[in-house]
Order: sequence, then C-alpha cells, then structure tokens
Amino acid sequence: MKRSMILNNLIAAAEQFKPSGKITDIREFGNGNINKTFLVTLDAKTENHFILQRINTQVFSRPELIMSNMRIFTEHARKRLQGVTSAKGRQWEVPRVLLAQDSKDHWRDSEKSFWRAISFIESSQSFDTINNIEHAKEAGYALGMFHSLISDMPADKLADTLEGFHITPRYLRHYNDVLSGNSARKSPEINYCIKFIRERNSWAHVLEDAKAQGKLNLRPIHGDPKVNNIMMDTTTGQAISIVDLDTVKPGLVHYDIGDCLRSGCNPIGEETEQIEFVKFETDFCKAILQGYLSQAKGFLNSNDYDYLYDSIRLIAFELGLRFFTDFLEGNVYFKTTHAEHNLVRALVQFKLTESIESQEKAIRSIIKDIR
Ligand code: GN1
Ligand code: MG
Repeated sequence: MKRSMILNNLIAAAEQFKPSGKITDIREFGNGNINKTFLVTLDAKTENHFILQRINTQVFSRPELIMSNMRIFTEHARKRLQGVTSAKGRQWEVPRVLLAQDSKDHWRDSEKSFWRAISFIESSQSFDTINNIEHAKEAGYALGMFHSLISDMPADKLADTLEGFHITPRYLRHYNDVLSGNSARKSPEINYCIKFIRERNSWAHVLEDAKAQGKLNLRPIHGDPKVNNIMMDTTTGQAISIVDLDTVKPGLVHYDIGDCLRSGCNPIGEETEQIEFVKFETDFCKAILQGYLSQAKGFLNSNDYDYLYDSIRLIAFELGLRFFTDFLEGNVYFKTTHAEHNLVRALVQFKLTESIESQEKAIRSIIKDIR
C-alpha cells in the first residue's frame, strides 16, 4: 500500500472514533510486537488522548471476538470495581472500548483493515523494565488486581481468540515441523538454541499435563501481562491499570504469572543484545510475587502454588521457543527490525531460562515463604 493511502486510512480511522474535539496529533505508540498502535491527541478539555490500533489479522484471525471478549471483561471488571478501590483508597482504571460513528466497536477501512480504539489512561506511563523493588511490587499488585477482578467470572464466558496461545506442546510441534523443513546453514547460535530446546522437550509439557490431570483449571486470564503493559500513575508511582487486552481469554493464571515474572525480573529487558548480562533477578521476583499475592491469595489453591516455579521457567522458555521458531520461519509473526532480531530475542529468553534454572532453589524458597 502507498504511504499516502496508509496515512489517509489512519486519519480516517482516528476520525471514526474521536469522542470530541479536533485531532491535533497522531503518533506511533509503545513497543508492541503484533498490532500497530497509535496515540491520538485531541483539542479537547477532558480526555484529550485515545489509543487507536490496527489489529494484525494474520495473528488474530477473528478480531470481532477480541472486541467482544474485551467488552465482556471491561463490563465485569467495572462492576466489580465499585467498592473495591474506595475501600483500599487507591485508584484502578479499566480501559474503555470506544465506539465508532456507526456505534460498532471497530471500523474497517477501504483496505478491510480492522481498527479499534480504547481510552487512554491519562497521567500514566509504562516502562519496558522494572526500575526498583517498589515498582516490582506494584507490577505484581497490578496482575493480582486484574486476576482478582475476574476471579468470579467463569472462563467459558470468554471466547478463545487465539487458539494454542501459551500451549507449549503446540509451539513445540510447530517448531519441529519448521525445523525439519529448514535447510539453512547452522551457526553456533542456532545450534545452541536447537540443543537448548531438545534438552527441555519433555518437561515443556508440565502445565498442560497438570491441566489435563485436573490439577490446574482454566480461568479468565490477561495473556500478556508483561511489564510494559502495566500502567503506572505518574504522580503516585502506583500501578493504575493493565492495558493490552487482546489476549484476555480462558487460560491458566500460571501463563500470566510466568509472563509477568519473565519480563519483570529481567532488568536489561527482552530487547537487549548483551546476552551475556541477562539475569533473572530474584529480589524482583520476591517483590512481584508479594504484590501479586496481596490481591490473589484468596483464589490460589495448593496446586496453583505447586506449579509456580515451573510457570516462571516455562513462559521464559516458551517465548524463546516462539522467537526462535519465527526466526527459522523467516519472521512471519513478530515484528522485527533486522533478519536476526528474533534469533537474538530467543537467545535472551534462553539465557533468562538458564538463569531461572540455576536459581531454582532460591526461587522455590521465595514461593514457599510467601504461600
Ligand atoms: C507479543 O505485541 P505484544 O508485544 O503485546 C506477544 C506476546 C509476547 C510478547 C513478547 C499475541 O505481545 O505473547 O509475550 O510479544 N503477543 C501475541 O514481547 O503473540
Ligand atoms: Mg499484546
């Protein structure tokens, strides 16, 4: 598509959703790996920003379902919230779905691209990495708050918008297919990844096996609670919201806990190229879990605790596996800036997995102490 056409569609989409006022600015926003995200600024007295997104329909093949999940979740959470925040004296915000001029929750442009808009959490910011222990506690609190708001919602109220998401054995099967059809020259890095995955092949079924045995149950989850989806109040420094609700769907809370910890306890971040410095920070792990359990203690059972360590290790491993597979496949899923981007990302997650494994005793003892 020509640049001018893309720009025209972008402006037309923003016009569709603007609540009031004149659009004064549209700029790319955040570091998402899948969708295109923009921050729209309006010339309005209140609510002078909103988030506009073009959904990647190669990944989310039924985007209408994302929107209906999002509406079911936000409605439920907002009802639950009445009473909760005032009691604690803290603020918590649930993003709102903005409707287009025809009152639909999305808009298709002339190219059939799928656009939707969401309210912006004003006076807040997000960070790609955790800055300190307080920040870590707040990130954990945010995930706990999110889970607690939907803990009374049956998982089957939500559609499965991304089949196979976080089902590690499925990613492994796909990886094996891709690998067997790949004839590219194998560099030492590629060989390291192949060996790394092979050595963890049978363990990688751990959460799905526990689910099949009835030890872990499906619940509504966020799906993507990495650190930069947690919004922090710019004045108080407290967590105020979790955004990016595309993957709100039935799953194991362990996927979320693992994702929050694998992103939160990696102080140099998932986009680093300094692979030798990647380390899982157990002090952050303890603080995130403390913050999480301050909200989540009431609905976690003994089996849930038993699988926490594995979930931390698994989601780091799984993301490495997903990045590596995408690299072998020619970067068809995650946005990249260079040909080896997904290979480097995979190496970061595998290093992180190794760091988790080498600190297994310490991590298990943190979990034991706080349960
Ligand atoms: C993707 O697009 P983004 O950055 O919100 C991915 C997550 C990964 C994450 C890694 C739908 O999320 O699962 O953990 O990249 N989302 C999807 O940064 O695959
Ligand atoms: Mg996302």
